[in-house]
Amino acid sequence: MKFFLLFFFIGFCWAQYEPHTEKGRTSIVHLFEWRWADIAKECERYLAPNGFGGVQVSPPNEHLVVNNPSRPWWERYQPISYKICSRSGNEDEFKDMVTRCNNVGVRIYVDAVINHMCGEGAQAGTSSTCGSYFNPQTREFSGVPYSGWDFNDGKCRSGSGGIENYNDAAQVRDCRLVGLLDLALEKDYVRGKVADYMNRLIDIGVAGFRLDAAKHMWPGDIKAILYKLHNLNTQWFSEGSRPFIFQEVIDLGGEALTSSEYFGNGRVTEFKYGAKLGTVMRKWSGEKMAYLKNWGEGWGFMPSDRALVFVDNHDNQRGHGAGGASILTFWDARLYKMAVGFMLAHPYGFTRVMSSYHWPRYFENGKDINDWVGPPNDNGATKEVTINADTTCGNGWVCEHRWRQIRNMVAFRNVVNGQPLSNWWDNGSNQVAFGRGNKGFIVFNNDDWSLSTTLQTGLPAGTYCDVISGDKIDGYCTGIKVYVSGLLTEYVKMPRSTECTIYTGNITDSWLKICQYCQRSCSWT
Ligand code: QV4
Ligand code: CA
Repeated sequence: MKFFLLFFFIGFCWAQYEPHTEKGRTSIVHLFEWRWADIAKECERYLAPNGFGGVQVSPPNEHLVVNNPSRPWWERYQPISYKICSRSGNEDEFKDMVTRCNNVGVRIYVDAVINHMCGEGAQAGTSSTCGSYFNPQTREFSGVPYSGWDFNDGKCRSGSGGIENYNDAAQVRDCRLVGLLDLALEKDYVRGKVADYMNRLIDIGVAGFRLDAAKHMWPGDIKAILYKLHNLNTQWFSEGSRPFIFQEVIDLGGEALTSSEYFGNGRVTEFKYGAKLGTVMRKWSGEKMAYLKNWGEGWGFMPSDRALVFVDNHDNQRGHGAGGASILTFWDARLYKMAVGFMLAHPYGFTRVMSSYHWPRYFENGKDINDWVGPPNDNGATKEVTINADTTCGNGWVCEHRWRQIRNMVAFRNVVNGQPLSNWWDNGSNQVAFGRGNKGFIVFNNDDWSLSTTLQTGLPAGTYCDVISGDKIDGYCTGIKVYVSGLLTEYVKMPRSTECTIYTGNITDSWLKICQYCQRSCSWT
């Protein structure tokens, strides 16, 4: 009996659903298109000190170099080989990044593009980041090597060889996604090459993987590959730790395929999350924040412990992938901060913050014709992420993760980790508030009028810093102070740490006025 219990415990703790972030760190950030050298520095100078758990990095393997258009970001989703040699840097730089980030307790998660190689229409030759010869027409990829036997040409049952019908599960898995040469992942040879690549990354010290285009791979093929993977490197992870897996499956409902088919392999991206939250914050389709009361499974989302959640990703922030026009991005900064703030305050899912670069967005007939534009660069070479005196980023990098409201809500999530959602309040419209046990409380006002009420926070009595309007520095609030009166006596006994362990906050200007009013004449209990 004892043995059985122990086994169960280990199986649960070290499984592929566990991100292996350092204790108390609960979010990761996608540093889209960043160079390895810059990520290494960011781990040390910013992510570790601010409690970020890890980084999702862009695909590190050799990929196609596309010159028409000029060096689009999406060239990295067209693999040429599994050499660690990409637009973000070489293998030495990658290793240095992983080591330095792990040494400060920040994990690295690799975007693994294993469903396909480059597009069928690419020119044969050596136009790739490492110069390996490839010929899409004959299916030769010398750097792996792969040949005609290793692709699904014979298996796909659509007229064109491409995915034509998303209601046909076999087509979605066996045919070409936008012309990308589809790998025969049922072959042991192909599984072996993919697993070798992932194992090389694991041995270097990565903590897990985003599986790109997972919906286009059979869950059983993914499982067979995962079975071949090594345990994580014991220099940084406990013995027997399995790589964290999150699968990119876009399931907005209404297709043959569902996210749940992938739960056995690891977590799955919940794309309904950002699409719905954007609709609510924009007040489209009659949605309002009051309806967020049962946010999560109550909205038809997958179980919280299977979900990887985010407000936007590198695709849907520019009209690729799915989610549609409701998706909020840095372009709508105020609503975006509220949405990310809500995500980080709410207990549902494992959270990923997006960090982007600027591009010359330009709509023609509702489509951004510059949706392809790659990262800031000099003749194709990705530019360094420079840091301005005010801690924002230069050289065209947006760095949403450095925005005060987002950075502080990442810390908030760490502080309230494990606490239940409590003391929900709403005005029936777009003013809502809730707590996380006795650790934190947040108020949102997305109505066009001010908010004035007395709220039960569940917090011990005391003075709190609003970490949306400012920071807590050397024991002082640079933003608004909020006073909580001590009516909840059972909580007063809770130790009040001198650290910034308790936060409260809100985002809109109208609320800030009310809060100042509250400081003079009403109490928060
Ligand atoms: C073009 C034509 C095709 C034609 C093909 C012939 O459009 O009709 O069949 O040529 O060769 C780029 C171009 C695309 C081009 C293709 C092949 O945009 O026009 O096809 O290359 O040359 C990213 C981009 C894609 C890009 C791809 C590869 O979003 O535009 O395609 O990289 O460079 C679905 C999936 C989901 C996917 C999402 C975007 O279910 O898995 O679409 N999301 C992931 C990544 C995403 C990436 C891929 C998958 C592919 O997040 O960034 O696509 O790896 O919802
Ligand atoms: Ca496939």
